[in-house]
Amino acid sequence: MKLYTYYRSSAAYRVRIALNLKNIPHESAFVHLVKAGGEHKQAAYAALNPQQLVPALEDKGRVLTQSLAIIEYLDETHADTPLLPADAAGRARVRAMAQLIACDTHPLNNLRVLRYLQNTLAADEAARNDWYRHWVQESFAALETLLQSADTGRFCHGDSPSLADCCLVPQVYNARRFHVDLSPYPTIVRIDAECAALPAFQAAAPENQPDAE
Ligand SMILES: N[C@@H](CCC(=O)N[C@@H](CS)C(=O)NCC(=O)O)C(=O)O
Repeated sequence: MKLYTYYRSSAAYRVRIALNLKNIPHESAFVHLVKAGGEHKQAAYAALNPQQLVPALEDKGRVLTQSLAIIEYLDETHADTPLLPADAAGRARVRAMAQLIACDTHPLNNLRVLRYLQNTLAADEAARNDWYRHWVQESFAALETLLQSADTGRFCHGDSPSLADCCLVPQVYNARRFHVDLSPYPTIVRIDAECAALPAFQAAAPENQPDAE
């Protein structure tokens, strides 16, 4: 398997966590999102992923895209360390938390969105940072409430990491980068700390990637 990744990409970070939790051997190909206008915009990468976004995962001659689809593929093809619960209601809860982050939060704050705000709408840095923090705060408030449930354990769902934690940790990392005040979200902070204690999460962290700057 080959993961196309960039150290600061939170969508790639999700997949790195999943690969590590499941102990799946793989190599990495580094796609710089900034250098030379972004290597993800170049023809070689666009041929792999027409959306020109990371991550992408090559496995057995196929190229998979979309981090959630990739993680579910890994979960279905590698039974050890399941990332989705065995029961339908549990799976729905975990997917809902993952999608709250991956579908309703991250896309609003992606690099191309921030660039559009800057270059097309002439939003200055302060306005872009306000935008960023606004969407994270709105999502984290909802997620913090969802986590006030007997289904929450050491992690987002029960006592083992799931797809939801694979999404949560990179979003918390980004929130810290943009100086979001996390004090209103004590459960999110607690779960992030639980995850940070695990080697699979540590090895996936941006600062521990070979392409980190
Ligand atoms: N929904 C996609 C999002 C992928 C995505 O937006 N990746 C970002 C990095 S986290 C990217 O490649 N951004 C490049 C850009 O915005 O130009 C997924 O989950 O894989």
